[in-house]
Amino acid sequence: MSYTEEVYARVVEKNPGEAEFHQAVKEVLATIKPVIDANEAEYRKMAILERLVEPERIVSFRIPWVDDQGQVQVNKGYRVQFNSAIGPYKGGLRFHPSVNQSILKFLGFEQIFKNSLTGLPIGGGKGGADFDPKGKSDGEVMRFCQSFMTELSKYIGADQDVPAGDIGVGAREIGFLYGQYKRITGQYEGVLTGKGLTFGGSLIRTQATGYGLVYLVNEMLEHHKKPIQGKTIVVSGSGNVAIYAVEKAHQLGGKVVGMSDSNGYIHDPNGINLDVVKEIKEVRRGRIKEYVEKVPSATYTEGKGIWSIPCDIALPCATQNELTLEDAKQLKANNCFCVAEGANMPTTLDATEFIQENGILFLPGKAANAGGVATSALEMTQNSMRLSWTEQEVDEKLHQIMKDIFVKCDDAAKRYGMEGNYVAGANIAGFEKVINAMKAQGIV
Ligand code: NDP
Ligand code: 2IT
Repeated sequence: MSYTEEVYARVVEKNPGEAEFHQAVKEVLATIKPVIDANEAEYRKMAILERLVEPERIVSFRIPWVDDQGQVQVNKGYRVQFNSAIGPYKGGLRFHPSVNQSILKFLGFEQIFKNSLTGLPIGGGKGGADFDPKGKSDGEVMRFCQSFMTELSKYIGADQDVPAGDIGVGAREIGFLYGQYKRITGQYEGVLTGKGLTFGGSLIRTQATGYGLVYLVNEMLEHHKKPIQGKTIVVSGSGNVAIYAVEKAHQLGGKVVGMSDSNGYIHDPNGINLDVVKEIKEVRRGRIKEYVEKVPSATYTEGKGIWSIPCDIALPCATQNELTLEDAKQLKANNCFCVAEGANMPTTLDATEFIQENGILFLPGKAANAGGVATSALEMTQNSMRLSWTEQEVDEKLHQIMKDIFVKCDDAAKRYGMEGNYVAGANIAGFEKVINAMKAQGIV
C-alpha cells in the first residue's frame, strides 16, 4: 500500500462514522499522491500526513439558552482548530441542525488548503453548532449566540483563532457574537470577521465569496477562450454565497436562470430578478417559492432537481454533496461545460470524477470559494492597522487574489503532468505551502 493509502485507511479506522471527513481526506490524499511519492521516505519519517489529518485541537461544549416560551434548550457547539502552520486558525461558524463533528472536521480540513491558496497568513479551522436559526426570533438567536460565545471566547483571539460566518451565520449572528466576546474579554479586537461596517467590518466581505467565485470562473473561462458573456447559468442555494454569485455573474453578462433553497427550486427563463430574491431572503428571511408570486414568468418545483435545468455553467452554492453522479450526468446531457463549487464539497466524489472524465471544466471549492476567507483576512489586516480600505481597494485585492489562485492551481497541475485538473492543482499548491511551514517549525 502507498503511504497515502495507508494514511487514508488509518483515518477511516480511527474516525469511525465520520463519512464527510473521510471523503474530504480521500480527495486530497488521492490528488497529492504524486508529491508524496516523490518525497516518500522523508514524509513518512516525519509523519507529515499523520500530522496533517489530525486536528491540533477540537473543543466541544454545551450551549444552554432560554427560548421565548421560557423553556431551556440545549445545543452542542464545536471549534475544530485544525492547522496553525501558516497563521492563526481561520474559518467560519455553521449553525445548522445537521452540524456534527464529521462535518466540521471536513470543513476544517478543506479550510487548511483553501487558506493556504489565498497567499495570506491564515491557518485552518471551523466551528459551529447544531442550532437551527430558522423560525427563531431575534431574541432567541441573540441568547443562543451569547451562550455560544461565553464558552467559545476561551479558545479564540485576534492572533489565535478568528471565526466568521458560514451556513446560518450572517451579519446578525456575527454582531451578537462580537458583542458578547467584547463584553466577556473587554477586548475590542479583530476576533471575528464579517462584522458590521460600523464596528470593524470590511467593505465587500458580504459579497466576497460569490464575487470571488465568479472572478475565478471568469479567469478560467478566459484561459479556455469561452467568455462568460451570454452564458446560461444555474446557481443552487439562495444564501450569502449564491446571491452574490448571481450578482457578479449578471454584471459580467451571464444569465442566471435558476436558484434554490432546501425546499425547492425556481426556474426563471428570463433571468433571475435578484432584487426580488434579496427582498425575500435578506430582508424577510422567507422561502424561495415566494419568488413566483412576484415574477409570473418563473416556475417553482418542490424538492431537489435544480440540476435538471439546462445550463452552460453550474454553480453549486448551497451545501455538501448536493450535486450527485445523476445530477452530473444530467448536466452533461444538457451540454453544461463548466461546474464551479461556491459551496464546500458540494459535488460528490463520483460526480467530480464523471465531470472531469467528460471534459467539463471543474473548479473545486477550495479554490473557487476562497474569496470569502481571503477578504476575511483583509478585514483582519484592516483591523490590525485600525483603518478601513475603500470598496474599490478591497474589490481589486479580492480580484487579484482570485487571479493568483488560478495561476497557482494551473501551474501546480502542469508541474505534475495534470494540466487542466484544478482539483489536483488546488490540493497540491495548497499542500506545498502548509508542508513547507510545518517542516520548518519542527515536530509540533
Ligand atoms: P447561507 O446560510 O447564507 O445559505 C445557505 C443556502 O444553502 C440556503 O439557500 C439554504 O437553504 C441552502 N442549504 C443549506 N443547507 C442545505 C441543505 N442541507 N440542503 C439544501 N439546501 C441547503 O450560507 P452560505 O451562503 O454562507 O453558505 C453556502 C455554502 O458556501 C456552504 O457550503 C458554505 O460552507 C460555503 N461557503 C460560505 C462562505 C461564506 O463566506 N459565507 C465562504 C466559503 C464557502 P435553506 O435556507 O432552506 O436552509
Ligand atoms: O468556508 C469558508 O471559507 C467560510 N465560511 C468563510 C470563512 C472565513 O473565515 O471568512
